[in-house]
Amino acid sequence: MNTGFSDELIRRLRAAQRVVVLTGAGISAESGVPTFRAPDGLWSKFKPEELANMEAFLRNPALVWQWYQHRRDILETVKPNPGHETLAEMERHYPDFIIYTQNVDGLHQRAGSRRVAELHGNISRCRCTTCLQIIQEIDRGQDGIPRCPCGGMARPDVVWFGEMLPEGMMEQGYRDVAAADVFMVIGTSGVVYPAASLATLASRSEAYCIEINTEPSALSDAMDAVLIGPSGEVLPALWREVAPQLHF
Ligand code: BV8
Ligand code: ZN
Repeated sequence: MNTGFSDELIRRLRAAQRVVVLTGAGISAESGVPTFRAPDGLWSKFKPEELANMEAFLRNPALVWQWYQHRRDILETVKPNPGHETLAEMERHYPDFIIYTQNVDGLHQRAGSRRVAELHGNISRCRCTTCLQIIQEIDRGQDGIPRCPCGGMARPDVVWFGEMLPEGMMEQGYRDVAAADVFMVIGTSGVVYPAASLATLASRSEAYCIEINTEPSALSDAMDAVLIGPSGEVLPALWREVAPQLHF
């Protein structure tokens, strides 16, 4: 039964050897992780410039930590959804499959995905602003600001606005996109750079580009196929149609 996926889309996904995926906050929405730019999203109460940057942190570390601790607390209560799980299944099927995620929630790894490039870091990790080491256990100082054993202030190990992405990760992303048969962009508004440039590069490469989003994004016009719907439903339905032999 054709669930609205074009024959070309199915054919491309069946024939693909190399698949590159870019994900954003939308793929974690059905797990209960709030997105950024939705009306009730994370930014609705605060503005990025107020929180997700070094100046805000140095100006008011306790407020920034309060916001991150709130998000870390949410992550204790959520789990991967069928969208994350389908991508983990797809990785096991394709010879070459990698996810570049803007998300800092670690849900792809918890769903079983092994090749995950965290473009914007991971909120469950902390690093010291003085000696830069990664801190596993953070003790909450009396001022609400976790400290490193060296005494330095700890910060979440995420990439803030104005900060560079992990060394070499975008270069590797551009190489992967240039060699991809299929590129999928899932659950991102496509407004944050340089992450979104993986999609704009893909649209100019040989890759067949597929977007999954609950509404059109800044990237939609450049895509070959735009599937409107929640990724937790669209991805499993799509995968069942592409690889029925895997779904007995
Ligand atoms: C850098 C980590 C430079 C922290 C984040 C002007 C123009 C262009 C660019 C810039 C500019 N001014 C500044 C810049 C650069 C800036 C930028 O892009 N700003 C934007 C906002 C204009 N970028 C940077 O600063 C980057 N660094 O450029 O450094 C530099 C150069 C040299 C030397 C030094 C420095 C760093 C950017 C990283 C910032 N960190 N997060 C944290 O998480 O706290 S960004 C943050 O936004 C998250 O990572 C998030 O993932 C990301 C993108 O948002 P989305 O994931 O797309 O989430 P959003 O809510 O927007 O959208 C959700 C989508 O899902 C929607 O489309 C929705 O429809 C859809 N959806 C919802 N539910 C579902 C769904 N889809 C499917 N299923 C569902 N169920
Ligand atoms: Zn330290």
